[in-house]
Amino acid sequence: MITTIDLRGVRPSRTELLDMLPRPVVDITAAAHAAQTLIDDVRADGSEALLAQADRFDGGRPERIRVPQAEIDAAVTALEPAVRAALVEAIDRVRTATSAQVPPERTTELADGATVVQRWAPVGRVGLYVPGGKAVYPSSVVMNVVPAQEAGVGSVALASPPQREFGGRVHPTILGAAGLLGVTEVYAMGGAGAIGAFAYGVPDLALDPVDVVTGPGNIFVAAAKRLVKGQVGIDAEAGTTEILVIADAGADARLVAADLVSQAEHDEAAASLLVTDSAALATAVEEWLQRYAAGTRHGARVVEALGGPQSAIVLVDDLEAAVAFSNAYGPEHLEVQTRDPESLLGAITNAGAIFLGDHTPVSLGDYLAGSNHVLPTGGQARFSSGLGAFTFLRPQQVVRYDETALRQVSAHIVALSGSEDLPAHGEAVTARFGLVDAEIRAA
Ligand code: HSO
Ligand code: ZN
Repeated sequence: MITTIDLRGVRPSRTELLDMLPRPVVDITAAAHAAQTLIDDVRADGSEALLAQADRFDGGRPERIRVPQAEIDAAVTALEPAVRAALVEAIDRVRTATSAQVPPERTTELADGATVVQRWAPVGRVGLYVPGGKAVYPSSVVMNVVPAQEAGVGSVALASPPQREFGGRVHPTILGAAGLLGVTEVYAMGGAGAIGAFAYGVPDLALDPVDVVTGPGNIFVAAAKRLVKGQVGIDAEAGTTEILVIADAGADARLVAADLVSQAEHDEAAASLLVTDSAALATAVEEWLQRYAAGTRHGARVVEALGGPQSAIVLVDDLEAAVAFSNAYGPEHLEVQTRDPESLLGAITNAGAIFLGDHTPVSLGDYLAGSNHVLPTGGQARFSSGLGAFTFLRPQQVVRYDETALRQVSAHIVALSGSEDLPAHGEAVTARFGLVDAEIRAA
């Protein structure tokens, strides 16, 4: 069911490694045109356009786009107790781990009376998009809202498409999670139009424009985010889920298989990879995959994901080669199920999140580890990170020099401004110590 790639005895280059595993290619440009029209309609017609789009693409016109507080409160009350308790614990853990992501303010003294302060300023207002299609993930509400709150963002708005089975309302579990987090501004709107609404505001809804839009969504949402980038900040595009497990002969094949199946459950295009130096483990994992896939609830989806060209069992000579493969791939989730996982950590470079040991499955991270589950996919871990408080923070430098400190460097400033033929720059400094050349010339 799953392809085996045998790299024993070969040392492929990084490019060769990348060629071996095709990733799903999503052509977003095709959706851009439609997304632009939907955004333009919302800018022109406000809530009327959002209602029409709800009718056309989502679960019908909501009675009200802005969800009343009473509905959010009722959704919190209606949460199933076990789900509510789990969400409360998840919120608590993610909050604790995320608070460690806010860097302290640091002051550097360059000379007597010369300081540069590095501070981290939260953006003022964010719009978080929560999809409502085949995936309804209250856990993703937690993963988006908590970092914004821990960053100190003062204003958090949330959008989710109206659902037909709930009479054109936002999914109650989404509302319940939002309510538990203290989010009070929720809109029943979806797709590219919702992204446009966040970016430009909707005056007739008293929806103010936001500074940053985050959250996953379908191809139209992804296209819309690209289109409004620059007007607002956006997070990385979260593509289909990937798990790469590095395992040695001592790993439990049943558990490795369970983890591979767990992420394949998300999507037919999900990527599940095992990289191992043990042929015996590879065979055993394959057997377990057959057994698990047949019995699991989303069996057809799992079988398609595991059988797709994006999934594989990769045989390598040693764990060093396993890490080299993983670094080239840059998985969203990397599990290290080896006897001494910490010893590999130094060599691991590209991964969205790293899960060490036999008792740290990705699904722990999806819900309750305290880490964030919005992570870079498609190899973007080479240059980007998952969602965190820093997504909503801007480093800002605050500079203060006193008179003596400025005088100390004034000749250097005059020299550099002269070299750039920008003498007024130098004069802005020398003006503090007497007449500037321009004044002398004018007198
Ligand atoms: N594994 C997904 C997140 C998720 N899993 C939500 C379950 N619910 C992407 O990291
Ligand atoms: Zn998951």
